[in-house]
Amino acid sequence: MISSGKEESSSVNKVRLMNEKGKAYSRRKFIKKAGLTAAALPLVASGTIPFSETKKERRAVRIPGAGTPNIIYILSDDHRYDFMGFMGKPKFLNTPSLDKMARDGAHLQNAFVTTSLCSPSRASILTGMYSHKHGVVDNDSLVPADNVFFPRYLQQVGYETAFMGKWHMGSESDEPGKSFDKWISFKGQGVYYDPLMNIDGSHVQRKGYITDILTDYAVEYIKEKSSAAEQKKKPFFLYLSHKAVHAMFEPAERHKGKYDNVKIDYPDTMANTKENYADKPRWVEAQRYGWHGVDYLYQGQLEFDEFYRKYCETILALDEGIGAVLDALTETGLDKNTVVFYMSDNGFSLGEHGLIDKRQMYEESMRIPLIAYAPGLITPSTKISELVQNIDIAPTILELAGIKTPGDMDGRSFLPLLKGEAADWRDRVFYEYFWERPFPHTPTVFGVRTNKYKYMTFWGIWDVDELYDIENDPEEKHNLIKSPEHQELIKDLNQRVYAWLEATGGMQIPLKKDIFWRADKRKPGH
Ligand SMILES: [Ca+2]
Repeated sequence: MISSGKEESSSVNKVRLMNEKGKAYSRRKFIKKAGLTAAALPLVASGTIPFSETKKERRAVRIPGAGTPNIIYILSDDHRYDFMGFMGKPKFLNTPSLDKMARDGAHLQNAFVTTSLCSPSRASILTGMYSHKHGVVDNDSLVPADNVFFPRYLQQVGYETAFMGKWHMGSESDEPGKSFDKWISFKGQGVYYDPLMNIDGSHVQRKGYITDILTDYAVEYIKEKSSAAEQKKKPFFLYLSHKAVHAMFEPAERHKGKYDNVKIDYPDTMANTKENYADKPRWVEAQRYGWHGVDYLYQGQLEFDEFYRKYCETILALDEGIGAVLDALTETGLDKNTVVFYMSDNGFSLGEHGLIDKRQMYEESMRIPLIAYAPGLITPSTKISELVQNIDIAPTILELAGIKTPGDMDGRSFLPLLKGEAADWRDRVFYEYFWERPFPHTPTVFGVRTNKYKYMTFWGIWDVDELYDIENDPEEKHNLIKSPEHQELIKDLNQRVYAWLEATGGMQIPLKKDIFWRADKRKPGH
C-alpha cells in the first residue's frame, strides 16, 4: 500500500483590496445577466430532490432578489499555496492558466484549511463545518448521515449539480452522491492512468491520463450547457475534483522529464542542523526519518529530488485543464455569467523542517491556493489578504446562488470580499488535526493563527508546544514557546483555542478502530 493519504490583534480587520489597474466591470450588469433565469425557476422542484441520504431535512433559505450564476468549483489535491507561476515559486514552474485566473480575478492570499488532510477537508468544504463537527476526522471515516452537503441546497433552488473526479471520503465506494444530479467518479484515490470510472452508476474503463479525462468531461459538460435550450432550463454547479497532485505523482506523458535538470532550491529549514531543531518539538526531528520525512521518504521508496520534480510536472496538466475550462467558457459565452473557483483540499510540505506531505500545522501544510474568477463580478487583479478557510466555500457559493448561510455552518461567505465591499472579518483561524494510528508520527494538534502569530498545542505527547511570530518569522524558524515575554500571549492563545473548541462542540478526541496497517518504520539507525 502506497499512500500519503492516508500580537494578537483584537481590532476588527478592515477589508484591504489592492486592485491593480484594470477595468472594473459593472456588478449590476453581471448580476442582471446571471439572474436572467432566476425568475423562471421554481423555488423547489418538488418530488425531484432525493432526501433519503440525510436524517434531517433542511431547506435552503433564499436571499430576495439574488441572481443565479453558473458556478464551477475546481478542487485539486495537495497543491501547496505558493507553487504557482505568479507566486514565483519554484522559479522554473509555469502555470499560465492559474496566472490568468489571478490576473483576471481575485487571489485570496491567506487561505487555510481547518484540517490538513484529504477527507476531513473535503467534508469541511461540502458541509461548511469543522472536522470535529461533521465527524470526518481521518481518511477512513464514513460521512455521518446527518450531514448536508451544500449542493443539496443548490438543487433546492433549481440548480443542476454535477460532480466530476475524486470524491475520497470515507468508504471506497464510487456510487453517485445524492447531492449531485450528474456523477463521474472513481473509487478512493483512483489512478493516474487508465482509470475505471463510475458514470452515473455505470462503470466505464477509460484509457488515458486522469487529469485530461476529467478536463474533457468538464469541457463537454460546459458546451452542452451553453446551448440556448439548456440555458433557459437551469443554472449549473460543477464540482470538478482533480486527482492531481496527490502522491505518488505521475505527470502526463507529455510532461514527463520536463524538469529533470532544474535546480531545486531547498528550503532553509530542510537541513539537518542543530540550529534548525534547537527549539523544535522532538517529534518533528524524529519524523525526518519516517514516512513523512525527507530522509526516509515514504519509507525509502523515493528520493527527494525526484519527488519534488514529479510534483511540479504533475501540476502542468492540472493547469492546462483549468485553461481548457476557462477557454470553453469564453468560447461559449458562458464566461459572462459563470463564477469559477480554484482551490486545493490541503497544502503540502516539500522539505520544510525536514518534512513532506501534510497533517501538521506548519504554513506549507495548512495554507492553500484559492483564486476566484468571474469577469463581470470581480475586478481584475484583486488581492484579498483576509484570512479565509475551506469552511467558507459552502457559504460563499450558496450566497452566490442567492441562499443564506445555513445556521449550522461554521464558515462564512467571503462574497463581500470578492465584490470589494467592506466587511467586518475574522482576525484568526483555528486548526485541528487528530492523530491517526496508521501514521503515528504526527500528534494531535489544536492551534490558532492570526496575521501576527501562530500557536500550536499538542495532545498525548511529552513534548513542547510551538509559537511563531509569523509576521517576522514566516518560515517558522524560531519557536517562542519558552520566551519569557510571550508567556501571557501564549496563555491567551491557549484559552482562545479551548474557547473555540467549547463553543463549537469540539471538546473530545475521536477514537478509531485499528486498521492493522502502519507507516511506522524508522530509517535504520534512527
Ligand atoms: Ca489532499
